[in-house]
Amino acid sequence: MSEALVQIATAGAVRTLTLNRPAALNSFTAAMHAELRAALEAAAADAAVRCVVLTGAGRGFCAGQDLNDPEMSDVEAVVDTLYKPLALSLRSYPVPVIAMVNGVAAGAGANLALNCDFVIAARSAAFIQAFSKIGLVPDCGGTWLLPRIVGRARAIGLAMTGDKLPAEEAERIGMIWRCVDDAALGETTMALAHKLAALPARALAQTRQLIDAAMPMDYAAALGQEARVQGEMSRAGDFAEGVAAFLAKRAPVFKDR
Ligand code: T3D
Repeated sequence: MSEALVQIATAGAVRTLTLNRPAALNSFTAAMHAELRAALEAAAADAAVRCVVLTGAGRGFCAGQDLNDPEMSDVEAVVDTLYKPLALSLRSYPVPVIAMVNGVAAGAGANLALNCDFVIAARSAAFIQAFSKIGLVPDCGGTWLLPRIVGRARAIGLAMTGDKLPAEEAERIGMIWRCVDDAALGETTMALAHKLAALPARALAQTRQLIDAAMPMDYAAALGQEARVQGEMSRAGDFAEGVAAFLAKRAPVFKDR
């Protein structure tokens, strides 16, 4: 029997799923997509599982799409039928998901990690929005996730250059939760996983939903909202007091509640 493309292990309430194509840096074939989907569905359906950890076998986390997989010739269909449901399932998953990034995470592999609730990376790991190097655009949620996580300037920079972002730098700019020494990766991740597993999973999943639902207001709507609230503020006493105090060169006394 051939080896599983996604290895499954359980420790208490924590289910670990390990992408297992190390010779190709765990890049995605259609078959690995299918195994990951089945493993995620099984963990979601198992009430004893209260946190999922996603990681990679060998020296890489995931190098995105397997650029050799003959079953992946219709790129639009691959993105629409495989990466899109994967991203959506992670963003509506019933329990917290941690990406334990053990090595390079490139292309859809980088964005797979960013779809998880937490990313803990080994110091030797790196993130690469590799798409531009092969004439593609970020997928697996990259165009939505990146600007929300790191801001537009860094999102554009990372996506256009395809430059390697070391784990330490990823932590510094707030793209990931933590970067830890390679030797501490497993222990740190499992400590967080067991802590999350002991928390109320439904509340944690709802927290994620609420945060995500609050984000996607479009630019025109945000500008409209600013105008409306600014109008309200300008009609309130504190605005008059603030301007009066400024012009009189005295400290303001604000009273509005
Ligand atoms: O259907 C669609 O195409 C649409 C979906 C798109 C989603 C995407 O993810 S597009 C982006 C695809 N990913 C990439 O472009 C990344 C390609 N890989 C790399 O740039 C480099 O491998 C890394 C920077 C990630 C790591 O470099 P390095 O030097 O540490 O390792 P390496 O020697 O390049 O790779 C090791 C082996 O893995 C090598 O095989 P070999 O020569 O030992 O037999 C390499 O070919 C293989 N490998 C790495 N990435 C992929 C891959 N094989 C197939 N597909 C890959 N993506």
